[in-house]
Amino acid sequence: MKTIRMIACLSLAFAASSAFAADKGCTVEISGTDQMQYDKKEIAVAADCTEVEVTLHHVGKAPAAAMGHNWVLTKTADAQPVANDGLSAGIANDHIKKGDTRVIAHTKIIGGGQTTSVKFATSLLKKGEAYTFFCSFPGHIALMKGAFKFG
Ligand SMILES: [Cu+2]
Repeated sequence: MKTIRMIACLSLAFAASSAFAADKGCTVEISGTDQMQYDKKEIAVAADCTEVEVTLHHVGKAPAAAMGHNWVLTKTADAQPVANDGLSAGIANDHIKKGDTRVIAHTKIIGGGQTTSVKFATSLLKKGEAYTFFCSFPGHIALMKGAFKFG
């Protein structure tokens, strides 16, 4: 009897936590194309998300070396400087300078038909701060960037 009650309790807790993740925008899906575009200009994450999972789909056909995309999150003021420093970092380092502490989260660079994702804790974010997400593949930040809102 005790065991049954415990199992019921556990499955309830599990159901509640999955619903929470779906309801609060704690998972984000975004796509990049061969036209050097994301399908989103803004991402909003609710204040009560403790963790965010961003999944990036490259829906084009071009290889990573020609039209690679990633998803990088920084404070808005850091976005362009981080992209500039990433130019010489090379694709093997996902065009992000090694040990760049301004980068809050990033995926690897992928090519057409590939998918990648990154998970990060929202304890790294401050409510009211202006954040920007962008692609650090050389030149892409010109078109591939958007506002990231938390709270
Ligand atoms: Cu890109």
